[in-house]
Amino acid sequence: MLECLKREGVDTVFGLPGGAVLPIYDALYDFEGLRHILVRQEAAAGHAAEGYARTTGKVGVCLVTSGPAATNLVTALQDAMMDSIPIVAFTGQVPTHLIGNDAFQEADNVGITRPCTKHNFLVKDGKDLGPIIREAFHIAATGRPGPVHVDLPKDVLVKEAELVWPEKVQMRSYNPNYDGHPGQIKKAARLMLRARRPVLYVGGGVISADANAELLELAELTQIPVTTTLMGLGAFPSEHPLSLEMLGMHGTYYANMAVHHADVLVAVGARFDDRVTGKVESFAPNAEIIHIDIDPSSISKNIQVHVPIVGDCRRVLRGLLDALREEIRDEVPSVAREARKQWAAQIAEWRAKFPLRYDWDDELIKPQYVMQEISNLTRGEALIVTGVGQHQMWAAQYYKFKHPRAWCTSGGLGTMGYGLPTAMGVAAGNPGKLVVNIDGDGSFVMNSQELATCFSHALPVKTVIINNGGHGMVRQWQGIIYKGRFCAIDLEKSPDFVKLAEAYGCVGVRATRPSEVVPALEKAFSTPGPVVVDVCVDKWEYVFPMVPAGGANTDMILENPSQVAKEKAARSQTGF
Ligand SMILES: Cc1ncc(C[n+]2csc(CCOP(=O)(O)OP(=O)(O)O)c2C)c(N)n1
Repeated sequence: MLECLKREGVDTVFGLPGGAVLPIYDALYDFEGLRHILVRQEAAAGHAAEGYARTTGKVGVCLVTSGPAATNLVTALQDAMMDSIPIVAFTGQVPTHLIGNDAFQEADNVGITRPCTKHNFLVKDGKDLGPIIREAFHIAATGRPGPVHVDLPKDVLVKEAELVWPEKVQMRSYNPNYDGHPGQIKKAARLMLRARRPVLYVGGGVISADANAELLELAELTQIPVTTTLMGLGAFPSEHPLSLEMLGMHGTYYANMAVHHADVLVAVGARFDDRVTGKVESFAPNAEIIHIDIDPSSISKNIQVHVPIVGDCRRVLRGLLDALREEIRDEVPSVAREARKQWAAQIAEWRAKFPLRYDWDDELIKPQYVMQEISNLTRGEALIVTGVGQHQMWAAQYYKFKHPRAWCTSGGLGTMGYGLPTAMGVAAGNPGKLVVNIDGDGSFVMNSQELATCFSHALPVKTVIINNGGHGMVRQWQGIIYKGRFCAIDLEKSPDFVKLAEAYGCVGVRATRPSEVVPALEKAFSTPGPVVVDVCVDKWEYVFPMVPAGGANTDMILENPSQVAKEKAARSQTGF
């Protein structure tokens, strides 16, 4: 099995041993050429494999034992499934003759992981191991990427078997379509050139397909503004004049307004998820929609599209560029040219009217300020990972992304506890690069045990905890939607994060005033090894703009200081 991994080009495995997989760990004892990183909880092995995969472009690998270890891994599998991250997860299984016997540490692994993987395998014979591993890596990395699970019964691992290693993978039932239909591409090119109010709406698929250079060329050639999803951040430089930054629930005013008023919307590697569309009936109501995606099941799943193009984003964009150049030679209609000038002016007006903004405070640290300083100090060159909550949205809004594969966040599943273990995988796959985990105090404690892994494997993750003493995003929803009936959000009894870091052998730093933020971050970024920065922020800060769940994107709440002030007063009266 280890030889198979090596042949697949694997250099790092994230795992945690147990009875059923001990034959593998016994082989690992003196096997050369594979680095094993011992995590402290199996979900962390899965998330670390995700971080490794997302930032290196290779398949991430994790290995855990049977029963509870496999069930611990399930969250990470579903996370990778929803965000299309290629990982191969190996689990141990009880010996084949005991399967179905309620044997010790038995769980129906393939049954449990079937809906949360792209594909899964139960290996019943040692001679199948090579072909299955070959197929597993092929399926994970090709088409729409995703997690593949391989279940390994102990007797199969113990019995001698000959290594079978097929040179090529051929699967009759699995043949993703890479080249978009030329007729559809031509149709899309014509539509884009004749559009008066076009917008490019870009998702994580552009990053998975390494199509960012083609996207930049396309945007600049056509002068079409670009908005990205949470997963698409980094596919287009945030500071490019054509960038509208993120759209959706916490997207910018100008991105949401542009999409709402678009007459042609070009979706590239994005899946029209509910956090982007809001109320589907009101999403881009006047637009003809072009949808480029490798996954045919994403086409017209949530929103009816007019020009579907199934294919690899990079290849389709190249085809589209050729088609556009040919069309441009035949001259763009002048009426569109005039309308496009007005469109650019309208977008500039929206941009000026409601830029992303927050109120400065001399005493309390504003979380948005921390994001701006992380962005400034790293010059947008760090690899950024987040937890889930307000801090995740502020990071998405205020970090100035320059590169693809430099942003890992749990977009689809919204998995609290994702930050630290994913950042660990990023650090393992990118030695020498600065890895910053921007976390929430609630998210961080869901996997803070992984500081031990960071310490023992010298993985220099810099965690910045945006400490607002609670589940901030829930506080925000209860404040805005549930009329201030705050319930089960307080985490003021969290441990002292500086001492916690030190207890794990890491360095801890704290900032409680705005003037301490930059020195604390500078110390963290220049200190070798893993560091935790506890940044105590204003807990009453909310993320704006906000589209309430199920609302139309034009119903954005832009900012409501009076409501926040009212809640502050109410809370101080009740002593909450
Ligand atoms: C595993 C998991 N449990 C619960 C939730 C629901 N949830 C979403 S955001 C949030 C609060 C997050 O708090 P924190 O990590 O401190 O981030 P903040 O919003 O304060 O920045 C909760 C409980 C979730 N997303 N994931």
